[in-house]
Amino acid sequence: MTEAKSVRAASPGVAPPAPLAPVPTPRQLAWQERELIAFAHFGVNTFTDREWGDGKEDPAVFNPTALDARQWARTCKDAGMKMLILTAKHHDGFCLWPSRYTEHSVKSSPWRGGKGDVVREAADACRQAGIDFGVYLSPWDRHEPRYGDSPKYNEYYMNQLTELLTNYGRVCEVWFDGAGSKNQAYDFPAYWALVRKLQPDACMFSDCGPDVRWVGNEKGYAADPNWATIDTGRMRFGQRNPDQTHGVEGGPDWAATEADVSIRPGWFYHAGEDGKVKTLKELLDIYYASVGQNAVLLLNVPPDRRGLMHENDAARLREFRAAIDASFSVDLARGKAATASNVRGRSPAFEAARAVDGDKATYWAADDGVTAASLEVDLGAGTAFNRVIIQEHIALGQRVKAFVVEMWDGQAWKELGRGQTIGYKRILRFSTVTAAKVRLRIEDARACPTISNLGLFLAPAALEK
Ligand code: FUL
Repeated sequence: MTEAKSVRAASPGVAPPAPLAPVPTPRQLAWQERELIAFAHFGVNTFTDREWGDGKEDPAVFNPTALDARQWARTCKDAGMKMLILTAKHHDGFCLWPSRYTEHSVKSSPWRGGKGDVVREAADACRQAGIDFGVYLSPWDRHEPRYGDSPKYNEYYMNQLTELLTNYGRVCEVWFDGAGSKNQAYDFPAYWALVRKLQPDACMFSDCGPDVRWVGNEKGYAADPNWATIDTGRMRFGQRNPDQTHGVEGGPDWAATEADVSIRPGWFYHAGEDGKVKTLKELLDIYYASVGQNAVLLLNVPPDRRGLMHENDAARLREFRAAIDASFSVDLARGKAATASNVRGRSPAFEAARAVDGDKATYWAADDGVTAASLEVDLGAGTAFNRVIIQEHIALGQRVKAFVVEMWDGQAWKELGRGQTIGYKRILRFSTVTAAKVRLRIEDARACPTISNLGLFLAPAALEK
């Protein structure tokens, strides 16, 4: 029996808060907990030095000299990324796997004598490295003659989806890019049903869900508030949707944000950008603005013409990982004395200590109807810190609408930071302070708060801001 279960069993009669619908599905929860995932844009554009191919590329240009997908998977795994999503087909229509439904693929290229399959190598490498695998299959296809003949193209697209979702093992995300698409009525209900049937663990991404949504920019920045809930009925694929960035408080559908950005200026590899890999500071700013604001960060690391992730990118990823580890390996609040202004049914199962016990399954909860409450941690002695992590127990729905983090300066409570939403994870960063008591004050919530984690950290001085 886990500790969480035994604590609950010891408190008969105090029920957990009712879920505040909508709540995430298990697949959405698993997706959110990955936090950091990798994108690999690779294809004919890598060899033509373009960002968008026009579909007229000669497959012969695709000829990586030393492709090693194990190097991609290792590079991503070492950076703490939990999945890699490969552009199996970008807008140019060139397929990185030998599709039966077109000749415009690796089988018409000189690479591996026309017998190669990048999707296979990438999927196998991810499995070996112990990370998940996802596919990007561009709906917009500038090569395929059936594009624009809606029923015929839908059939073509679904045949390709079927190949990708049946021949390569478990697929954990399918990425539907909204760019460019015109003159073609996509049959999304049919696409989605097919993905659900073939890969029940896969989360589907698009501008507007159904499982996860675009953050509304390609900078990797989420915003505050960031509700994981939207109203899919009022969003359109391939268009700017006003709700994308902030979500909708009380919206009927759960679809948290995925923040996509490239480690370089372009999505595809260009030798001319070898010196333009984002700096550590830029990557950390992105991390705090995405993972730190209730989004999953999808960071693109494009393989080069050799078929390898470039040394400069790999080196920067190592620095990035080391910086995150150095900042977050020691939680100074863990196991410290915690009290709350209200504890659900006065039950030990929901007491303040549940937010500092390091167990993501347990949480501090208030009584029904209590939408303003505070949680105080007594560190026992003056302690230096410069980061706060707060997490809601989102399995029961996203609740907090306004919060403040404060420290006791010996005389009064002093504000360290504030925000609107928390969600799965919220990180606040500020210059180093020293205090013996810290308090999270929830000013407003949609229902009684459920806080699974309140953590305090001291990032090294060099990374402070
Ligand atoms: C966009 C595409 O047009 C870009 O080429 C890239 O794939 C990016 C992730 O999505 O919509």
